[in-house]
This record gives sequence, C-alpha cells and structure tokens, in this order.
Amino acid sequence: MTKSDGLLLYEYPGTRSARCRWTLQELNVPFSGISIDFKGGGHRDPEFLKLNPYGRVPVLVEGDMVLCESAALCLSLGDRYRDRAVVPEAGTRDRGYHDQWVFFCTNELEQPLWRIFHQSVLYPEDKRLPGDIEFAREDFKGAARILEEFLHNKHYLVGDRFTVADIITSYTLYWADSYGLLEGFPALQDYLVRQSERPACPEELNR
Ligand SMILES: N[C@@H](CCC(=O)N[C@@H](CS)C(=O)NCC(=O)O)C(=O)O
Repeated sequence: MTKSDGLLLYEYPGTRSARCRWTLQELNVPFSGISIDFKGGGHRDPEFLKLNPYGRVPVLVEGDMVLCESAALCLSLGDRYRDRAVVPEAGTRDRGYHDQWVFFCTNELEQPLWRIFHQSVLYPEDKRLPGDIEFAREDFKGAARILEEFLHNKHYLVGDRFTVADIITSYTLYWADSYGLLEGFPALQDYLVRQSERPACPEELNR
C-alpha cells in the first residue's frame, strides 16, 4: 500500500465509501480509488490496518494525512473546496441546520440499520437476538417519519441546494431501502430517486 501526493480513497462498492466517492465526484476533485478486497479480507490486511486500525472503509489519504469516518471525511472535503459550495459556510445558520441533519442521519437513522445488520448477518448465528430486529425496524421508522415530514415538497435538506447532508442521508436511505424500510415513506423514496439521478452519484446507488 503506497502513499502518494494525490488523494487516495480506499473503498468498496455499496459501502459507506460511496459517500466519499460521491462527494469527491460532486467536487470534481481528482482522486484515485483503491478497491479493498472485502471478500478476501483485504480490510484486515496488516498494511491496511496501518491506515485504519479499525479495519474499515472509507479511508482517505493525502500524503501523511489519513482520515477515516465517512461523514467527517465528506465535511472536511466540502470545507476544503468551499468555492464548490457542497457545505454551507461554517458558523452560518444554514451550516447549523446542515450539521444537524448529518448527525441526525448518523445517530438516529443509521444506528437501527446497524442493529438489523448485526442481528441478521454479522453476529454468530447462535448469539443473535432476532427480536431486536423488529425493535430496530420500528426505531428506524420513528426517525424516518421526521425526515418524511420535513422533505415533503422539498428537494434538499438545506435551503434550495444540494449539500453533503444530502449525500450522507441518501446513502443511508439506500441502505434502508435494501431492508424494505422505505415502504410507506413516499417523500423519502422520491428524494432518494432524485438524488441518485445526479451525474456524480456512484453507480451502485442508482435506483
Ligand atoms: N462510522 C464509520 C463506519 C465505517 C464502516 O463500518 N464501514 C464498513 C463498510 S460500510 C466496513 O468497512 N466494515 C468492515 C468490517 O466491519 O469489518 C464510517 O461512517 O466511516
């Protein structure tokens, strides 16, 4: 695994790294995507663990700067390329609302999806708590109702323009959709289709 002067994105299609690829593509910033062989355990490779000891994607490397955590990474790129306006300026009212949606997404919408994934795939079968899946589905729907109401007749989460908050949220809705959790949420379904039609949206998220 080599470090270079350019931006390197360690990724795997369909995972959270799609948030970062999408941000980079919206910003039109040159980068090299390095696909980690998840199925072959590439994320446990000692060289990769030197970059992210947690063994997860995405990882963004630029020289000796190594960033993990998808949402932080997208925000940092948005701030760095401020002229391309994918995040509102720090300290503004819009930025407050923007970051509120980013954290709502990672804390409220995403956590129940993790529980479903853990209890249905990740944990050893004899240790799973199938009953928690139903609770997690209800928890997701509780948070999704808030977003559904907010997005009714709106194109974007913040003001009248596309931002990183839309990227983070769209990826999460894409994941939720794979569990059939967008049924009964027409505004969320329309929103996801609209965002995924953007030319910069990674292919795997297309609806
Ligand atoms: N909070 C982290 C989560 C990163 C994460 O869990 N990535 C998954 C793919 S979506 C992964 O690499 N999983 C490998 C593993 O759990 O071993 C982020 O948003 O970047």
